[in-house]
Amino acid sequence: MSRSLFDLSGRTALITGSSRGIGLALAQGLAESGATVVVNSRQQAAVDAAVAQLQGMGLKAQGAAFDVADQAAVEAAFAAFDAQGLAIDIVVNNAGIQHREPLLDVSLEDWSRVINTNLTAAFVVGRTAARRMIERGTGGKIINIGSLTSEAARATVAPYTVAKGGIKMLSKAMAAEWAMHGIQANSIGPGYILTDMNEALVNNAAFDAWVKASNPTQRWGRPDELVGTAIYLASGASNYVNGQIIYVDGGWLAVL
Ligand code: GCO
Repeated sequence: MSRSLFDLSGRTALITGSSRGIGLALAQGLAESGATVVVNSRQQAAVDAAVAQLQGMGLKAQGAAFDVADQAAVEAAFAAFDAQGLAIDIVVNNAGIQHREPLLDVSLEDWSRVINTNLTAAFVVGRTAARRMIERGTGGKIINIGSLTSEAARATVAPYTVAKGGIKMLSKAMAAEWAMHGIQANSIGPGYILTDMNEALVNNAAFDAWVKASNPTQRWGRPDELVGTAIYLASGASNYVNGQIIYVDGGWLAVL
């Protein structure tokens, strides 16, 4: 009984930005729970490599290379899913970029690039998927990846902070409008996780020491430690959970 609550067999999940890092870990985790996963990134070669890796584990995976920040590309990707008879039941809006620079110096171009990829793309991809979920009458799950910066700012990452704060409210806005269609939209707020995006921070001795000292768990998190929460939010176990953000941060916010 409790096992079937979390079973994703027969479901198809699109995970954006999933050729590596958190996205790839979530794709693997959802596939291990039974879902067919669609791996996405901008680069075809990176998508192919991740798909091959997942298929090599005996998991059901296929690829779709497109830029989530390009609305026409998103529409074309979903049109191709339609043509294939592929119904996306679960969307994980994970694709994200970082730009670290003092706010006084951030160019409008860098600001927009980060907001477009980290926030606007989640709206566009989420809505494109939701239109189909509503038309099919099947409902669905949308998981938007936030951050500790959905809650607390940190100097030098203002565009990212604003986008991730927006992600938290985007899930609530989606819940407000789509809950009656059986769609649950929630956010996951990862703590400091060991990923390529954070490589410069991990390799900065002072930052590494600060992460460990400020977290009651006293260490960085691993991408696979986000999987359980993603499975929960993607499965029937969370069918009356909507518009929430779950922080998976080792307790960092608990002691802030
Ligand atoms: C940063 C990092 C972020 C953090 C994240 C924690 O520069 O602050 O790149 O990705 O890891 O905000 O949730």
